[in-house]
Amino acid sequence: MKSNQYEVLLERHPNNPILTADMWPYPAHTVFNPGSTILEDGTTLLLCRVEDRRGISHLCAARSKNGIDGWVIDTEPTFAPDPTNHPEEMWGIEDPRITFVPEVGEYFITYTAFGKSGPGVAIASTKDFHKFERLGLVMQPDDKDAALFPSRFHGEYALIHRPTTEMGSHMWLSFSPDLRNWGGHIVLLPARRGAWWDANKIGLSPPPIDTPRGWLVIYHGVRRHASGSIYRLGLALFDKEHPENCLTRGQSWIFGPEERYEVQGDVGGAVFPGGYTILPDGDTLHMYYGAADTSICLAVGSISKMLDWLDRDGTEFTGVAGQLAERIQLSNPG
Ligand code: BMA
Repeated sequence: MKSNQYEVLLERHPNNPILTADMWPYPAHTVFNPGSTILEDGTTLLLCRVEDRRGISHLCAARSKNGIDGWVIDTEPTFAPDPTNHPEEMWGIEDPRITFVPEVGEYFITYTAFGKSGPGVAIASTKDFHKFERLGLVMQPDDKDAALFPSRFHGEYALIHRPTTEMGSHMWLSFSPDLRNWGGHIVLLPARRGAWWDANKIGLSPPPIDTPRGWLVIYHGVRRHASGSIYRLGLALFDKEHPENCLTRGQSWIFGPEERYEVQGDVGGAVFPGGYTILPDGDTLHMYYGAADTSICLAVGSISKMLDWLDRDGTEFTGVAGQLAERIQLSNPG
């Protein structure tokens, strides 16, 4: 299938949007930007961001046997802000990403804790999506779009996140021995500059995807224009053992707002995935995304086709040297 003659790597599901606020068992203004995982019994779980009419978000689980329909939605908030004990959650919790860490046997949820100092990155763990343990704020504001890798590198856990400074919004990688104390911060992928679709502001979308060729990362780029912003998705591949090394970065975006449910809504022009599941064939990807900050949608892709596409469209990096070139570009504007 072609779209304007470009290859389509992520096909929208005909049921889209698959989850909307009017399906919620309690009052909800919008439902969007879900994290996702597959539970032990094969159920797809989406941890959905639910925004109420105050503007405050919490998280609510929806479960489905096939990840497409038949959703069973928790009848009350699954994971709600706790501003009394965690003032950093005063204005809500947003945009979860889920990583199952086999070594610990638990799911770790990285989410945006929105407090009076701004949005920061918090982590909570759960075994069952009923009881949660907070590890607290791990990256202070302004920081968001974070996800953990499922395994350690050279003894340390690794977290991708996106701090914002006056120099722009780039993707960073940080390391920790215990998931609470983080250091070794390094720019993982800088936003491009100038006219590019991913100039000045990028961020991780779902958690990194483990492939035989490395960690495949779907990230969003924000193009600012006179009437707002367009959120689109691109691909990059990172070294399996040294995830700080980018191997290839796609030049073109692969998915952007097109359909009415992506263009119209609270924030028209935003497609914002926070999760994926991989089907039993090991290649088919279900990508779950928020559409226009209003509803939840599904797009279906193939990991091997994405990797093939990167071979054609990507810019090669020679490990650290390639990364350095990008960083030098970052530190020498103009
Ligand atoms: C980003 C995040 C997302 C949101 C997107 C578009 O900065 O805050 O939650 O979906 O903007 O509004």
